[in-house]
Amino acid sequence: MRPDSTPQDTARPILLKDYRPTDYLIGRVELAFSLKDHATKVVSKLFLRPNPAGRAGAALILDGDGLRPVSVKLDGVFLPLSMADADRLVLENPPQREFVLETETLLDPKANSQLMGLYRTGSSFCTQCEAEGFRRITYFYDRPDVLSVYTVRIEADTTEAPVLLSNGNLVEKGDLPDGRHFALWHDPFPKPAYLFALVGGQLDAIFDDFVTKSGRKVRLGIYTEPKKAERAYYAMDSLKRSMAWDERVFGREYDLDIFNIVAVSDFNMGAMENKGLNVFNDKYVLASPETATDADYAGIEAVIAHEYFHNWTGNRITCRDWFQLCLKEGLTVFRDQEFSSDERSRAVKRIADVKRLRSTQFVEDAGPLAHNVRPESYMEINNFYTSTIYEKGAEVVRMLKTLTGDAAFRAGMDLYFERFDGTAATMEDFISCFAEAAKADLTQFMRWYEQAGTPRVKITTEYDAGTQTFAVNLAQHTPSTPGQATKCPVVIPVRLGLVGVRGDLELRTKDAKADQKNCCTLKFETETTKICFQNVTERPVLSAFRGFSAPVRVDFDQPDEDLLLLARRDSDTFNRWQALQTCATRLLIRAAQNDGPTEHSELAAAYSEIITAASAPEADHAFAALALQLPGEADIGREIGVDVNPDAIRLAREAFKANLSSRISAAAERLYHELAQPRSFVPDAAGAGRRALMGVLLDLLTAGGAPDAAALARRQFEGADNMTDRMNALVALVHVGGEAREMALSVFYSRYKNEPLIIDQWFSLQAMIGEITTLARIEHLIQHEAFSFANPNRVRSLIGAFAMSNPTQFNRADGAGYDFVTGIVAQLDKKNPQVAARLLSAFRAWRTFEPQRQQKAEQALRLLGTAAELSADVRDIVTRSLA
Ligand code: B3K
Ligand code: ZN
Repeated sequence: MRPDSTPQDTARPILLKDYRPTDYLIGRVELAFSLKDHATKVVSKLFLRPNPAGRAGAALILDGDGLRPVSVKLDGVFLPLSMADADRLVLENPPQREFVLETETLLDPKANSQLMGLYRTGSSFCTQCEAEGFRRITYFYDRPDVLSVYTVRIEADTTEAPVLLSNGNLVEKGDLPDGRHFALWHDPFPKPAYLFALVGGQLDAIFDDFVTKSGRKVRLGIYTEPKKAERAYYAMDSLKRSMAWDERVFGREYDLDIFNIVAVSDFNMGAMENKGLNVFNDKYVLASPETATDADYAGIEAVIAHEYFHNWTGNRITCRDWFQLCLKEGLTVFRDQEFSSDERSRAVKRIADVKRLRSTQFVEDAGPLAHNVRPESYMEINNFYTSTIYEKGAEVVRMLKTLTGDAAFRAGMDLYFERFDGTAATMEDFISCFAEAAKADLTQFMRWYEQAGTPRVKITTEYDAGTQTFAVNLAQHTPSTPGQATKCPVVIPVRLGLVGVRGDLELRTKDAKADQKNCCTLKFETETTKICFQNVTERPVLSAFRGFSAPVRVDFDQPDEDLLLLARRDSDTFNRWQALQTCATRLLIRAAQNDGPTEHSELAAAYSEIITAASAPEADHAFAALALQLPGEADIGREIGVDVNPDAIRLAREAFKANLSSRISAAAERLYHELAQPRSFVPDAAGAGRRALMGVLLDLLTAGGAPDAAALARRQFEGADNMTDRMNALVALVHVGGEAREMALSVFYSRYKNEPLIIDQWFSLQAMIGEITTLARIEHLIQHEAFSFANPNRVRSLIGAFAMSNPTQFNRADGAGYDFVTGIVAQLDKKNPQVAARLLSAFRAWRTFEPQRQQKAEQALRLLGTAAELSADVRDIVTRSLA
């Protein structure tokens, strides 16, 4: 989106405050594609009229990006071609009435390595338009607030592209001379250009029907590359469950006669919500027990749901401009998180989501790339599809629900759908619906969208046994972030409970709303506050931020014994998990920084109890798996925050794990064998929980170095009847190292070499080995027959896993990891700037490391910055990272 319609002026930031509507509206679009590998012809007819909200008589300036114009006509009359160049089309003095602008452009999909616009992937042509890819297809107002009704005619060779798809409903299809055929699609719902999609190629498919709550039958299709369609059934099942859930929980019904999904193997991100024609990275569609892990199944379910939910939150109501991206993304992530919570275990899902928020968003928010949930300026919008917009955006919606209550939240959502359907809306529009429904003043709440940085909440408590009162003091402070030195207090919902030796205590307080008799929510909106509890008959332990009620960091010096009481007795599952994490993190920080002990007998006892409890018939294995997982190396580094030495962290963590392993190995092994009893594979939450727990136990056992642990891993590796068990065993064998590692990796490769999605995980495992030889291994793997820089999944699995998930080796003290990654970024940038820029964001925490590493990271970034011809995407990340 270029508010001032000067797309060639890329060196200037785009500002939220500069927004103004377009001078013309495009009510209707007719597109005709004639698909050819190197010469696809695109004829576009735009039905334009002056916008009453725009400037009368202004020139019409349309966006283009690398286009080859062939002809331009105004109301059927040819105009000089000089009015259009590669990057824009300018029509001075357009008619001040309805008029038709017809252009023809010529594209080379086969040469499109950016994977934006129209490109070739496998046996198909496919498109990706969000955010600004439509301008790589034809001249247009390529911004989300121009909504048009599209009719699309696609013509192609019948054998090369038997399947021809676009948005909306199929109107007509037929044969043409010379072995060609066509299809005509019409989408009655006005939409912005970023939701346009076209697919043409050789594809297999599975079909099903869904009957909506008002009785309309929708034809569902999932298309895959040839011979892969039988792996799409889980995706189809997820789709039908998503459709039913959105009707039940949000009252949202699907609106077209057809809903199609196409899975392709070359895709810059996870998936794309184009109206009625979602295009997916096949990683989020294809699954079979033999080829997909439980994490893959859960990922498919979540991404299918996410894209489907966009039909209402994103498509029917879209964004006025890209600054409002969280309007659709934060809200839709919240919706998919709720779906997965309802379909699986809510507590386990919450823990997984918070782990992810902390490991990505908290890190982003603490470094040079920190930005508001609603940014106010950008150089390159593709760099703002971040975890701040997505995950923090979802947390903000969740807080809105916590603060307004379930009923008012639903009423606010209903009002939003009713009032803004068919429009391009803003965050203010969204929030106003909740202010109205809840009769609440949400002015201060808007700060969550306007202030970057993770608020810190300091907690202290006082218990007075004489008066039986317990006081909790809270103080909030948000550290400054680039361009925002001072911050104001935000509205923080703090869910609290008190826990005694036998469990939750009943709460008596006048200072907060009690949700239940043992839990209350405090609305904390000033710099400091205090909440008092009366009639507290024993010294209580505070359970703060239950369910992670706000995306904040908590500074609370709770003694280990209190944490371990929470781990055992808190009714809040999230805080039971959190208490163990806090206790372990604290110990690991001390061990890494001051050579503190790497043993903790009370903590080990708590872990033992988790293992014992997991043998019970009704045990929650997924929770036990999470509880037994130690904080990761990066988690510990993030909590240290300054002068981080990843080698010291790794040493401390490995030592602690080995000690723990030797203490609990007998019980762990017993439980492992109980869980490993043969049973048939079902990719459901219970089965996934059991397999996850087996994986964690195996990992703990091998960490202790017991010789029979390696044998267990080998047995699981060879005997597994599903990919989760096999992959977990491979992970354990990779940790064991030496001959066991190399043998397992080689057997695995031979077995799955024709399965690119599995080979991705094989690449990742090797990229994440925390040993000094890893970089050389990766340099070698780049030459591997299965690796290709043209495929984003391969690049992410090898280089991305190294840069993002190998703290010791990416951050090598000699800087070799940094030099390697910036070298790859420079090379990849020439082909695919979006994927290159994403890789480079691995440097977002570079200032938290100790001085030598900082200096090496800075040197590598500066050298990259001197490269001529960097893309706007990579240039933007380099500049902001060094600012
Ligand atoms: N909306 C797309 C993401 C597009 C990214 C463009 N760089 C997928 C999603 O969030 O659902
Ligand atoms: Zn999305």
